[in-house]
Amino acid sequence: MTADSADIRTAVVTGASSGIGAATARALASAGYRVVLTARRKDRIEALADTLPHAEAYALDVTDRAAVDAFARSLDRFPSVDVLVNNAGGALGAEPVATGDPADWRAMYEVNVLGVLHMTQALLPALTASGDGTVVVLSSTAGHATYEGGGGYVAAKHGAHVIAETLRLELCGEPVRVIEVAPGMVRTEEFATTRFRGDSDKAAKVYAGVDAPLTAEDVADTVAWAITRPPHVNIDLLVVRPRAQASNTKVHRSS
Ligand code: 8X3
Repeated sequence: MTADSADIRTAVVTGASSGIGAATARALASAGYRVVLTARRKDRIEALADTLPHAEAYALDVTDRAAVDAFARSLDRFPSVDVLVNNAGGALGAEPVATGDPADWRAMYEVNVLGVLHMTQALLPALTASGDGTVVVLSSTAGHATYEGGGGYVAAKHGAHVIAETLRLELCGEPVRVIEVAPGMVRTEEFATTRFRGDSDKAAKVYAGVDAPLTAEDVADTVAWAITRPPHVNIDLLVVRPRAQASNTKVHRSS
């Protein structure tokens, strides 16, 4: 940390190695934050951090509580920790409930729910001490309505949504905002490919014929906007979808 960066506010972004997390790290750096990028893939976050002012990379698996606690202790070197963006998450599989793999459900619960819990619990003391802390939960429209084949992802994202709602109630009166951003269809390099276990044809069908799915930058823009409102303004829930998607089950596709 250099002397001229001593009074810069610090934002932690999980899952910052690609997609919405990487775009959010870039957006917050542009907004003047020191960004601590975390993800399991150290090479990717280091490469991105090298392109951003005051940014740092820290390899972290949010499902590993001991590692999360060690990470939280490492933040003591900063004057304050002001923002936590819980972005790490994802979908595995699109099977119906009847045939979904319990191992996939467990893995999705671990990262989408317990990952948010670990990070929030570990950083909350510092966020509160900052006097103006912000917790962001990147949930999903899958956390608000279900769809066939949504399976364990829908269940897990409902869990993430409930963390945000409950935490906001419990922190009322504390100097910490709790913001939930729930994106709909976002075309990123990895979301659908991961969900379909590397099957790029199935992944491409998710977006087939859709005029302009959201980009990671579109979502990052909304996250940065919500964070940069004045401290007394809490954007409880921001649902953002492409114009071509009216609901999880109504998407306009050209032939
Ligand atoms: C992603 C939205 O519709 O694929 O979080 O569940 S959806």
